[in-house]
Amino acid sequence: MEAQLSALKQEVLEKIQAASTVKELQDVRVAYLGKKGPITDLLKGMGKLPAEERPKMGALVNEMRQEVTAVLDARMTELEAAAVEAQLANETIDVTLPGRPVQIGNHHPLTKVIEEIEDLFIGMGYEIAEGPEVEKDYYNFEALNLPKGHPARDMQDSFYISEELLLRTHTSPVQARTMEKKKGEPIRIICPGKVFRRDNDDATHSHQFMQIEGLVIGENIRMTDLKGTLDLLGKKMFGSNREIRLRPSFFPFTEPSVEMDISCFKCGGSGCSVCKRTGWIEILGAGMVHPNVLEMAGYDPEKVSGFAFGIGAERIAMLKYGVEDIRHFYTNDMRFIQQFERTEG
Ligand code: FA5
Repeated sequence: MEAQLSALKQEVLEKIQAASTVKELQDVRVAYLGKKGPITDLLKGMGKLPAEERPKMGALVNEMRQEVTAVLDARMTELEAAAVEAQLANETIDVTLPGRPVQIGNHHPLTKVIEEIEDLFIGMGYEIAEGPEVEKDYYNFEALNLPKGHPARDMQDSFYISEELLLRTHTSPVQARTMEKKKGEPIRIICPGKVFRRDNDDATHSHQFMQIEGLVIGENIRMTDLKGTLDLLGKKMFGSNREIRLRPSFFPFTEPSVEMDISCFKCGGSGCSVCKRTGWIEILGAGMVHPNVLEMAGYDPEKVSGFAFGIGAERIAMLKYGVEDIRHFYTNDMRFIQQFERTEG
């Protein structure tokens, strides 16, 4: 039995040495020192020995068990330390490595143009107004001196939702809504927003685009106030080098009416595909608020007057940034957007 014991001890010590992970060593502990292991078997088998040999054998088995346990514990400490070290090495952060570049978002060029125009007008005491994109026929047309059947309704081909509701074709309905709300008070607003028309898409036309409406009502508001305001807008957006012109035009809700053009950024005025060979790109419509419009909204045209304008935001952005096709604003191509410098805010 002593020989058996010594062989067993040898075997366990070899297994302990061979275990290279905590898990393997735990398995060795269970296999040899556990309740069902060979050492326990040995102790159980002692009953068969002669009585005088029992104490000696018992002492030997216990000694062997203590020795094996001590070796195993020492090895376990070693393996555990190695495991912790390996884990730490794995988790180490090398703070000297270069950081990964973070993608910083840009403001969309249209947003930039709209915010720039808002800032300009807020600086002159204008308030920002809003109105619904799904609009009543009344505000989109009738209150703007465009009764049902008026031929000028065809100037803005519309998406109707029902007999009385449509997607607004311009931001001018906000004029009528604001006048109704202000009930005879002076007004100075600008209103940016989406508008929709059944226009065929081309380089300068989209079926959905942004307008920025302006409306000023008060005593003694004159055409020269409108001209001065538009001149300031042109200079602020394009600097003083770009040529600007005002042309007589027609809108049923203004009298007199004008349109403002900017010389084409692509050809400089000689004519090209972007400006349809005219040398000019139209950016806005404007005029003195028609007395009928004032009257319908409860203002007395004998006492007050006003001017209004409707700017095409995409056209401004095209001219300002040299964008040759209006569709670039809507195709969400990151390469397009990333060309515009990030602005704070
Ligand atoms: C109007 O929409 C008038 N409501 C403007 C107005 C307001 C006049 C207040 C008088 C007083 P017009 O249809 O011309 O007008 O459009 C105004 C501007 O929107 C144009 O000068 C142009 O810059 C832009 N625009 C018009 N149609 C399109 C389109 N399909 N795509 C992109 N921009 C357009």
